[in-house]
Formats: sequence, structure tokens, C-alpha cells
Amino acid sequence: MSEQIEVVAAVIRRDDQVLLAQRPKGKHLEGLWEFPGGKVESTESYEEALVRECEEELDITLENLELIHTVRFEYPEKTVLIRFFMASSFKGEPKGLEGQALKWCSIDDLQPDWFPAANQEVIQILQKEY
Ligand code: DGT
Repeated sequence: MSEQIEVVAAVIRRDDQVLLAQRPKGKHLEGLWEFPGGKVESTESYEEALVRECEEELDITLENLELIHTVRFEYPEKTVLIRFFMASSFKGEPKGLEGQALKWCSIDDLQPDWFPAANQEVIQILQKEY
């Protein structure tokens, strides 16, 4: 069995829109859109990891994190356990500090095929419940 990687991802909300980031070339799932986030380090909580990742990748500080969904997903090369948090406020203005494209999209307009397979459930939940 491949090792399980702990990942956190943020559904960053402003009015009825959420922030999406495009996965860079050369990385796993290149070109797909995702909820910003990344791997949790052994010394930090999930919330700390997510705040750190969004400071590093987007230059914003998340506030008011609420766990909305957890999913375990097996890709051929690795297994990820992703915890999705709703971030209903943040400080700063998002920038793609790692060169990644960003876009705001209303929840109703999210298209499942823009995202990795592991995100399908959370998109359904957002479209039903938020
Ligand atoms: P690496 O290997 O450290 O260069 O990093 P990445 O970019 O491959 O991985 P990272 O730190 O973004 O970890 C997230 C993993 O979870 C990656 O394999 C993609 C997968 N994933 C699936 N859906 C999502 C999502 O909505 N957000 C994020 N951040 N990752 C997702």
C-alpha cells in the first residue's frame, strides 16, 4: 500500500464566489483547478497548515476556518486524505505567488471536470448546501 498523504484545502469565499488556483505545469494533476492548500507538516495542526500554505501561495491570511468535508482518494501514484475547510474571511488580496493562475468563480458555476477526481464530492456539497 502506498503511503497516505495528509492534505488540507481551503474553500475561500467572498460573497457567492470561491477562489480557485490552477495546478502548475510539471506537477501532479497539471492544469486542473483546485482549492488552494497543500501537505500538512508533522509539527502543525490542519488549520495551521492551511494558514501557512495560503500565506506562501496566495499572500493572504485565512480566518474563520470550518471543516466541511474529508475525503480519502487513491491516485495510481499516491493516496491523499484531504480535509476541506471553508474560509469565510481572510486578510489581504490574493496573488499567485508561485506563478499559478487564480480565478474567482460562483459556486453555481463550478464545473466538476475542472477539478481533480478527489474534489467531486466537495463540489456537490458546496452546490447543495452553500
Ligand atoms: P509537491 O509534491 O510537494 O511539489 O506538491 P504537490 O503540488 O504535488 O502537492 P500539494 O502539496 O499541492 O499536495 C496536494 C496533493 O493533493 C496533490 O497531489 C494534489 C491533491 N489534491 C487533490 N485535490 C486537491 C485540492 O483541491 N487542493 C489541493 N491543494 N490538493 C489537491
